[in-house]
Amino acid sequence: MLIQIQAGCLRKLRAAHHLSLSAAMAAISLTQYSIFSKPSILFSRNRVGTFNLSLAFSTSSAVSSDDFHRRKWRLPVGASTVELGGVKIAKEDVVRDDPTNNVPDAIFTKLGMQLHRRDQHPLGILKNAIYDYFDRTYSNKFEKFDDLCPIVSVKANFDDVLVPADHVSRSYNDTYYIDSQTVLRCHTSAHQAELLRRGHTHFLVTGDVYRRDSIDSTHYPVFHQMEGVRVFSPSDWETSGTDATSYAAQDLKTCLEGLARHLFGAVEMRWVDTYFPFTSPSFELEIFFQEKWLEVLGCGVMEQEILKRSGRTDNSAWAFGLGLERLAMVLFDIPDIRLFWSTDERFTSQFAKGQLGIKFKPFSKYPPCYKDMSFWISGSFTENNLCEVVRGIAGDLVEEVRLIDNFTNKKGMTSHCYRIAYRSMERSLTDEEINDLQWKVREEVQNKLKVVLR
Ligand code: FA5
Ligand code: MG
Repeated sequence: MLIQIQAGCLRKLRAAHHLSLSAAMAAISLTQYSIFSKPSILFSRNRVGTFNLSLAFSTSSAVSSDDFHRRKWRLPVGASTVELGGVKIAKEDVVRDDPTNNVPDAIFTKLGMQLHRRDQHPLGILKNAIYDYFDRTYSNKFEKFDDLCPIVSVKANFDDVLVPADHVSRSYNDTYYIDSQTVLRCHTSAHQAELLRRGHTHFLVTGDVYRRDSIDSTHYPVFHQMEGVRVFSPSDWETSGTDATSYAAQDLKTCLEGLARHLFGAVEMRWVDTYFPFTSPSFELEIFFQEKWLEVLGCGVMEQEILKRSGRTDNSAWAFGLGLERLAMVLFDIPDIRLFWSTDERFTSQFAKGQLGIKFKPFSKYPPCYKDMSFWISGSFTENNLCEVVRGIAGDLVEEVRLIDNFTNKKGMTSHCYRIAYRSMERSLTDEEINDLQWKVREEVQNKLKVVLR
């Protein structure tokens, strides 16, 4: 049952019960079986035990299995309202001039877009192809969720997956906070614990995730992840002659290597040991793309504590989180992550439902324009804040923000020089337009970031 609740109603509920937005939405969601997730995480990596793996595989054809859309829940209603899980959310509920809120307008406009639920979009085509692999390999055992609300509690996003209180990913520098207890999920792992508590043992969760991050061709503040979780019982590993953790780790790698074969046929890839608070051991998979190793997913054997808290003390499990844009870039040869948001027909018309083998043909490579900006930083300066300011002014016209020089003088003052690359994916930019953008960026950087321009 889809419940329509006006934004005013949501605000009254919050005011009456002194609830955070996530708590108010959770209260509403109880009646509609909606689950709320949590924010994003960037983790330090430990590159031990790296090995190379070259695969030559055959690709199977994709069959769309998008009949899982149990409810329609997120339709953009207008510039100032989005509908999330049948709840209309006003812009002022998400973007507020308040120290506990750091969500900019540009992020609000992305809520409810649901690129991953569009069968003709590269992300939708990829999601369906992954569903197809899981349905065939595991006889339809994996349940699929692709419409869970991206507004989640801090508890769901961080606490439930054991992210330490002082972990960098919790900071306002890395995560979009709506209020002190509510965030835009930064990873689909935000839904792991809730789904386990509800008794699910084999599931895939696809959704939009949000992060304050750097700017380049493979990073965007809104992107899409697919989470996978598989729970094992003692009978699964006891007959194998190995312990529960080794069994789960081996099964996880077999599963993901099979997925890579299904999607790519042949691709150069490697496993990298890493760290996540919620898995041990933990791995990342990298694929060689555009002359570099590109990280496409994180995964590992679920921490026993998460299983224990969901009443599954005797079980073991694996979990993974795929970056859908990164995989789609490799699959369709898409050179820049901004293209996923393009509505230019020259982009959108190149993709079709169920077609995996398509290679994107760039319609034209427009020239980039580089502008350098040097300033003395203050203690509070961060690159993510700079990127947010640049994105706020230039939107998708900014291709990259890169530190090209960094020094500290004898007085202890530190100078940074950033090179900003402006390039439209769709047209040539005029000198006048770029100069105007750069001027506005300089002004805003000076006003908002407390730096002294040089
Ligand atoms: C995570 O988000 C973990 N939750 C993944 C996970 C799930 C690990 C379950 C273990 C068990 P990470 O921050 O590395 O991990 O992000 C996962 C993937 O998202 C990355 O490998 C990458 O493909 C993609 N990704 C991360 N940041 C961005 C970004 N700014 N733009 C586009 N894709 C990104
Ligand atoms: Mg990572």
